[in-house]
Amino acid sequence: MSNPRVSIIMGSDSDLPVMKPAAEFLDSIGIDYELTIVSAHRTPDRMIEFAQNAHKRGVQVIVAGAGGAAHLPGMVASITPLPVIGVPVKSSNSIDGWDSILSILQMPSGIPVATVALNGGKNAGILAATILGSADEEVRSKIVAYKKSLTDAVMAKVDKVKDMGYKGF
Ligand code: RP5
Repeated sequence: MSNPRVSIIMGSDSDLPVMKPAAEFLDSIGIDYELTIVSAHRTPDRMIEFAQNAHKRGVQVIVAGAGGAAHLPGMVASITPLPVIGVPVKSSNSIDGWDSILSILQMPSGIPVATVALNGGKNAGILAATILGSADEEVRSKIVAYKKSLTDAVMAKVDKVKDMGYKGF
């Protein structure tokens, strides 16, 4: 997309299945984004170039996913003036995902990374949109509609279980 407002980056193509739902959510509410691979340890120069320039290209929020020793979100956050949402990925080299969670969550004071759940790509997309919506009425109305759809879906099940009972549900 030519004018992405959200940049979704990940350390490896192997992170894509986890990060794809972030893109799908942004697609669903019509927010322009870009999605690419930026590896902190395999492409460090690319990471620095990306973090120094994303805001100059009009990007407003960065979603960064990584697994294992997941330094990408924190390193990008240390350079960019944009908010960074970190997605811990349970990757093939991960110890049950805890290494990724703690690497992204436990940022030292001064450089925050907004960390979502393990493999929480969709929530990262929702949070990115919600951040944009804080200053964009059109996006905010889509977040409101999305939340209403969640409520409606639960209420439909409330009615269904009431009508059918647990045996017929
Ligand atoms: C991290 O190492 C990536 O973010 C990925 O989650 C993990 C494994 O990468 P690959 O070996 O699959 O490329 O840097």
